Amino acid sequence: MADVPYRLAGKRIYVAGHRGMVGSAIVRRLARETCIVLRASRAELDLTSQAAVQGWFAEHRPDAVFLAAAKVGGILANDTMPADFLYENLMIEANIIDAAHRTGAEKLVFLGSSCIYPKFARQPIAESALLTGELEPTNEWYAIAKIAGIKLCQAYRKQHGADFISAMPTNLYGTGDNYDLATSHVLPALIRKVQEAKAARAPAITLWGSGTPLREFLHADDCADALVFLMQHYSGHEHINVGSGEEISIRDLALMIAQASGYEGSIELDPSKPDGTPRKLMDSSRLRAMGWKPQIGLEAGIERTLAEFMETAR
Ligand code: GFB
Repeated sequence: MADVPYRLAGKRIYVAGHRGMVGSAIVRRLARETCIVLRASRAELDLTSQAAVQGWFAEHRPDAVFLAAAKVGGILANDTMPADFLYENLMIEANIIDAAHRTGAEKLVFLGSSCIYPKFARQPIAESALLTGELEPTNEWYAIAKIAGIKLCQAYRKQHGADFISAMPTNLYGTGDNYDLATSHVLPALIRKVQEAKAARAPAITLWGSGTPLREFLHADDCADALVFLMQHYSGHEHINVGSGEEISIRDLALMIAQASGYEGSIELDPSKPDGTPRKLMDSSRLRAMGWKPQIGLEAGIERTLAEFMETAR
């Protein structure tokens, strides 16, 4: 278990990215702690502006920070907007990490992604696989920004003794996800495609790529719980994987979603779209050994997400 437990009671905790899927899940999770949650709207604070971020931190002086603000998107958004994904993410994380250090934050949890690992990393992917091989080209821009974030946390720890840690979640889904088919990740995209095909009595839905890539999914609420757990219990140089251990092919995911929504059409493929990395299952045994495990299985999570999608679509 933890060698440096960090108590949240009475702390002023800034959630950067509180409107996003993970940030909003962290805010809901922190409601169960006796801490003060700080947030700043986009209009109030431009996280890509160094001066604005330094000014906000100097004024509000959070004790702890969850760095869940990022430019995110699915495989196509990553592939087609490399400059945005690299520039915005570098700016956001560099500004926040440096400002947190300058204003004396006691703890910071930086959120990365499993795409930091080499495209053909040995599976399940252990933390030690970082920087051991070539990245997946569709998301190398985002990956490089996230690797820089890990390295910033390590550098501030090494040079200044800052207790800044990094968590690498697997593919996430859940409440407040992005359902825009051009920019979303696969799970919300398939929920939308299945629901719309069902409503239109369409004979088929179309998957991008071959349907064979394997992905590991974790509900954002489980992720938020793991991040709070890590803030409380982990203090160390190395980043920590946050996964469910459940792996599924994209085709089987589509079948699972179709079954959950009662859609009986067929599944077609669009091979002109990229597959991305063939397999991305993380080894989350370090986190398990600390005493954390997920609560929301994929089937239950899909049921819940489908219900939420139908509620908001009404
Ligand atoms: O979720 P996704 O966009 O991201 O795609 P990655 C996962 C797999 O689902 C890919 C396939 O093989 C896609 O080709 N797929 C099938 C679809 N149909 C669809 C669809 O309608 N929409 C989408 N989006 N995919 C991302 C990275 O990679 O993972 C990010 O680009 C980030 O940087 C994120 O790390 C977690 O898993 O391929």
